[in-house]
Order: sequence, then structure tokens, then C-alpha cells
Amino acid sequence: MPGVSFIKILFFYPILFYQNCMDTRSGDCYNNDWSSNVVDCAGNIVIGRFTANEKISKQFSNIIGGKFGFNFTIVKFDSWDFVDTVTVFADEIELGKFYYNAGDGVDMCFAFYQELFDSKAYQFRLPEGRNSLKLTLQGHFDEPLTNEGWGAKRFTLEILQPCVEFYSDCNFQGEAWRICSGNQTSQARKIPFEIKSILIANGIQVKMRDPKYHGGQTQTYTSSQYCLSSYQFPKYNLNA
Ligand SMILES: [Ca+2]
Ligand SMILES: [Ca+2]
Repeated sequence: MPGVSFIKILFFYPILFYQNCMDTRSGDCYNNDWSSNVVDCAGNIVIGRFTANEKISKQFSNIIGGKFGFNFTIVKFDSWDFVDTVTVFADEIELGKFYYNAGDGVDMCFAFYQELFDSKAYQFRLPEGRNSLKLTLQGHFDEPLTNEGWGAKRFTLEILQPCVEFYSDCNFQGEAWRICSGNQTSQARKIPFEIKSILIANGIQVKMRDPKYHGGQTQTYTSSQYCLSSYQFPKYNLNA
């Protein structure tokens, strides 16, 4: 292999990948990605209300990472009791399940029972090679909205451990080979196939150089590459 070939990756993190409905009266609460249900509770806009077995989800594609952080605020509306729960999922992984007592909080809106706004924070990992993610809040309630319900807002998804993934086919298909922050030294030093596409989260820089490619000039990528013409690469050098 030519000695000049190298890959250098600059990771900056955490990466705030997504946020929605952050403020008391954000416009994006109305055009959110989760549900067309939006309510106003004492001047605070919330995605909701939901009851029975209603769930809300958001699908992310072309997302890559070793470790993620998912935060949101759950809103208890009126009289929850012990059988009423909301469960949080990242794909098939259950991140948590929670409930409240009927009297938790103070009455702010709707029926004369209490409301509560409660921040939730979860961290999770996805299996290597997966580059999509579905986040879900699943409720289980036994009474109607006149008695109890739930909502949510202040959604953020952070990439706590960013990665770059190289693929043997265009559009992030085929064989995958991943480098994550913090584990470079444990990775093989050679990418085992011709690179056709690269999945790169915002804020990461990938520098590559090879005599067979762009006349040997260093290429810097700061966004995903869907289909490279040809890149037969070489060596991966952590400190190049
Ligand atoms: Ca109330
Ligand atoms: Ca109930």
C-alpha cells in the first residue's frame, strides 16, 4: 500500500442530532414529527393529549452512533393511577417505563386533577451496523381524557459517541465498516473493501487521501457521501 494514504477523523461531540418543541410556545410544536395532536395547557404548548393505548413515534434514517441520549419532558394530565404507564422504546429496546400518583403536581388545565411536567433522560446503544432508529412513547391508560391523559415536548436526540461508517455500496448499503470516537485503536487498520459511500454525522470531519483518488489530493468530507466514484482504500492512520 502507498505510504501516503490515510484517513483522519475529527470527532466533535456530543452532537445535537434533533430537537423539537423546546419552548413554552414554539411554532415547531405544531409542525412536529410525532403527532398532529397539540394542546395548550395554561399557555404551554404540548404534543398530546393521548390516552388508552395511543403511542407516538419518530423514525430517524441515516443516523449513526455508538451511544445516544434521548431526552424529553413527559406531561401528566389529570388523574393517573398505578395502572397507567408510559413506556419509552428505542427500536425494540425498552428504555424505561414510568407512572405517577393521581395527586402528583398542581392543577393547571383540563379537569380539576393535577398536572405535572417531568424531564426524562435516557442513554442507549444500538447494534453495530444499524443506521436507522425509531423512538416511541407508548401509553397504557384505562380511562378517557376527561379523567387522565399524557403528552410530551422538549424532544432532543444527541449522539454521545459519534461514529463514521464506510460502505461497500452506494447509499449506505453493502458491507459496513465503522469507526467510533474512543475506539479507534481497537479497530482494524485497514478498510476491507472499496468505499462507495460514507455516513457522517454533522460536525464530524473525515479526511482521506490516496494516489488513486483525486490525483492524490486530500479530500475532506463534512457530510455524508452517497456514492463515491471509486475509492480503493488503504490504511487508516489515527495520527496522520
Ligand atoms: Ca387538571
Ligand atoms: Ca387510570
